[in-house]
Amino acid sequence: MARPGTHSARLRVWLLLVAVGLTVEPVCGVWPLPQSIHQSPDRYSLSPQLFSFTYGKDSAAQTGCSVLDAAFNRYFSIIFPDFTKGPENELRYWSESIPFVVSVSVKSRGCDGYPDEDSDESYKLSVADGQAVLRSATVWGSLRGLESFSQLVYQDDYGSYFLNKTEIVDFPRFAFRGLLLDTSRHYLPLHAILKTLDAMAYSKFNVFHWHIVDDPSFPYQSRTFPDLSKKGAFHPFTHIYTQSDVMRVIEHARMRGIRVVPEFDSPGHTQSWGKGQPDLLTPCYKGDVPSGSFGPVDPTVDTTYTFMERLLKEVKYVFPDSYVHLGGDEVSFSCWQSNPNVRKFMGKMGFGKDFTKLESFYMESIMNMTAALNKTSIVWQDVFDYRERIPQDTVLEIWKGKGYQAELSRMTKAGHRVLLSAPWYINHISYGQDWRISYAVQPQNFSGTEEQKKLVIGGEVAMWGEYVDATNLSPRLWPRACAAAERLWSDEEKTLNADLAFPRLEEFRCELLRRGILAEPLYVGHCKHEYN
Ligand code: CP6
Repeated sequence: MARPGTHSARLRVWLLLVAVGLTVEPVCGVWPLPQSIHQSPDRYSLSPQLFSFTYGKDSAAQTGCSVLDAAFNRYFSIIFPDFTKGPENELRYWSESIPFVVSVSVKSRGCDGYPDEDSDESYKLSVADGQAVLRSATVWGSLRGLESFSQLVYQDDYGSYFLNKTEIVDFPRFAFRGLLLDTSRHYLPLHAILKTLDAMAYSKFNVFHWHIVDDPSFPYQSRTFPDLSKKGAFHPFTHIYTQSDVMRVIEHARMRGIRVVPEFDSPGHTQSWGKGQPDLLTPCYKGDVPSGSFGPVDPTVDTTYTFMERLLKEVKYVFPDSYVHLGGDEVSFSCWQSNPNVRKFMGKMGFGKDFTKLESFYMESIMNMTAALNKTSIVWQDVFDYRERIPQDTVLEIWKGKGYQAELSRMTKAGHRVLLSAPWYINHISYGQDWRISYAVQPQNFSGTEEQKKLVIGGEVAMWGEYVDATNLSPRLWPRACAAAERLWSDEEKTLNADLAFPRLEEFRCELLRRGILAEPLYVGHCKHEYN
């Protein structure tokens, strides 16, 4: 039942299981590991001519459900790539095989909406008696189930398709399983983003955190402030995301049950904003005269707040997700300190010489703006570190590696929901199998009550873009990001041992290659379908 090319890996995991005296189940190749999976050696043969996805009779969604109609087509091509590629392949399949139907049923329709923080992604999949039945509460659960189903199908050495009798009951451990792409340090062409969304769905990530602008460039083409990208992008026409590009990303993500959370990081990391929005940034001073350079957003003038309010209002209408990331990280205080007007404002506000109070003042006003727009803010941990009193429903994201467990304790003690990204900065590379380090992360291993642990809503893999563009994005991401994907989806107890996960990850990496995702090797070996 092994996919060709992974025999030795499967054999190794069998031996390991036998050695530790566990009950031996056929090895399942689903990544991330389902909460519960039982397989038997009984298998069914599949042939593309006689294979179909259908809606169950009792399903609330039926033909015409955009999300599932499209998913049925996608997964057919994924399962039978050679059949999809051309009619000359059709002859390869015998007509002696029997029909196989995957019946998909959802409780509630909701095919035209967007996934959100409360989306139920659970599903039950039963492959028995020569058919498959997939049940879920929502279409988002069906998508996760279809993905698992597609990973159960394998080919023998002659190219025939098979699937074993299987029972899966599955749901995510964490609701927020994100991946950050940075499109400011390098512009990522649309196809690279869309392809990343495809691969995210394969490993059940469900949030695309789009760090869309930063110091080096402002590629987001704003309707309200077109000068921001006209003057702040690397190139005003070729290196921008138009409104239609953004809509395509959001729709591609929706079809895969992925939320798109944009980040408009301020008051730091805004050098590119200043080019198209004069008077937004603080002029730095050298002695008594402006030096000609600029610092963070100027928090002392009203025009800053009217600008931010209009920008955030646009963001609310362009990005349907209820979350927006407001940044708030790494603000350098030296420019503020050099500016006599800022110093005067500090005095007037009673901030003394404490510039963290000034940053807090600014962040508080834009968090309030966001709340007034009925959106939930995510901010980087710096905002919490400077001030413990921030709106209770603000989500805090940890990015500093040092002492992140203690930070988890403090933030959840203050009652905030938290996202963990610090241990998953996979833009950092090193020699060897660094996925094991990501895999070993336990987001709820910190001192705190059960209530506190529940406030960890998930985590994010971050691919910061200083050294990454479309040439190396995919192999740097995959399969390394998959380690965090499993940590965020699967049961903790069942995924403690990286040596047990290794052969399954190797197999999944080969599957990524087969699906056209450039994924780097984990170690010595080969795949049946390699890059060429
Ligand atoms: N850009 C922005 C970055 C980083 C942050 N914010 C960053 C800092 C340190 C490391 C990785 C990334 N490049 N806007 C911090 C959240 Cl190690």
